Amino acid sequence: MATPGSESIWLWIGTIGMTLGMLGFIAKGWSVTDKEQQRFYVLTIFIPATAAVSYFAMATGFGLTEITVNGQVLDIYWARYADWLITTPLLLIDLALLAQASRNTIYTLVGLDVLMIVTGLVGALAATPAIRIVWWGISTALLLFLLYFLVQSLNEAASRQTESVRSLTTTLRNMLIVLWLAYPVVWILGTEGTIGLVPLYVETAAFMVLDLTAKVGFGFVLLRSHNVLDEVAHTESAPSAAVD
Ligand code: RET
Repeated sequence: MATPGSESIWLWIGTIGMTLGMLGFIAKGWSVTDKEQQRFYVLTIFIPATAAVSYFAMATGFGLTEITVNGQVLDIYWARYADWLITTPLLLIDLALLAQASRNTIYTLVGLDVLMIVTGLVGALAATPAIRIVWWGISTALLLFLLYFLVQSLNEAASRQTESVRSLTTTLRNMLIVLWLAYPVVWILGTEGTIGLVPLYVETAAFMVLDLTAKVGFGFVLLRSHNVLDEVAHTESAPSAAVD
């Protein structure tokens, strides 16, 4: 366990932001009685809740370790990967349920996503620069394949959706693509990439802004459209299991 440096300010802001996001979603979902709508709330509340715990762990130094690469000591916040391992599948499930995608689509997305995060973690902990870059390449290839598969399968599911569901799905899908593509860039330019172009202080701020937008921003856009969530609930003549 190491002690966080000046970047801890961003981790505290992340902790507060995620906690407020979680409380906001709980308050918004409090009076929702429709079972189908509730599942979006359950999924979406656990996303900032998990991140709040991870940010708190990082801010207090629990989620931080030091890795020596070529004699250079890198501060690696491994708790991010624990957060992402849980929350990125939840984000994908949220979107796939909205799009009324098949179960096989959901399993494939989650499988690719878990591999992407785990290979990223191995890269972050590896002790040789070249090996770190190879893991980054593998993780990034998985991300690109995941995004390609996401676009394909959401297009395929579009025929089952009403106009407003399709439009919200497209908005969230585009948000997801743009935000998720920024993660490997921050990683390779930051501490993890060992090039040291972007210092830890800036990297931590960048990940915090990305995490807040990809979790709280995404959840807010999803949950604000109650009428749309209602349409998902009531046009499910073909429940996802039946369209596999
Ligand atoms: C890593 C390692 C380097 C290569 C790639 C990565 C991708 C990370 C992503 C994270 C998304 C996180 C989200 C968090 C919550 O809001 C692991 C940085 C491709 C896509 C959306």
